[in-house]
Amino acid sequence: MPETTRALLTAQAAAWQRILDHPFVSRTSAGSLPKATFDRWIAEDYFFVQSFERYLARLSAVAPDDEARSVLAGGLAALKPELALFEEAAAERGVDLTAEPSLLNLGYSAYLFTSVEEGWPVGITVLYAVEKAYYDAWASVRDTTGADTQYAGFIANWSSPEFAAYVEQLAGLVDRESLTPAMTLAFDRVLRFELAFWDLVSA
Ligand code: MP5
Repeated sequence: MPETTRALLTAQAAAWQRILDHPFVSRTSAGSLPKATFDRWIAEDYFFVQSFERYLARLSAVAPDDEARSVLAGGLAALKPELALFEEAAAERGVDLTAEPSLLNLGYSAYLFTSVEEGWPVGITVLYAVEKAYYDAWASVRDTTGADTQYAGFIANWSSPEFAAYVEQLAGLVDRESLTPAMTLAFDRVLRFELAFWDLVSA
């Protein structure tokens, strides 16, 4: 049922554009983001990725078959080098990774866990939305920034051909499902969390 992701994305076209047009994204591209803002994102997102790793393990446990398990195993394996990327950047920039996360971040993390309890179709929709939002945002930074950017490691992490292929595999898993109102709501929630997360770290 390849129209499932198309329907989700079409219904959220305006929110999706707001993510791509977010000042955090455009200022990262332009090299005009204040250091403190990027540092705040590093600390918040490090906590998020740690939660995300636990969520992904839980989602794998309810994956319906080997194809799904194998796609998710690829995603889980990529998180070790990703966390190392945050740790290296934090050490270089003097960011405290143990800082208490925002309530928004705690809420987003808690929502990830809750979504798994709603079953596989909702859980995989959430995973696709989270990863696609980061792929599109960082691909936009990749396409509009110079090669000497200090953000090269992060750009490569979420906009490489490998990550693009992973997001397409996730789309394939969502497209095996018929769209339900619960999936539509989950997709909408992730987009609202994503926008609020950029707002939070930019404030
Ligand atoms: C992702 C992220 C992508 N790191 N942070 C937010 C707020 N949304 C999405 O997830 P991952 O696990 O880093 O690929």
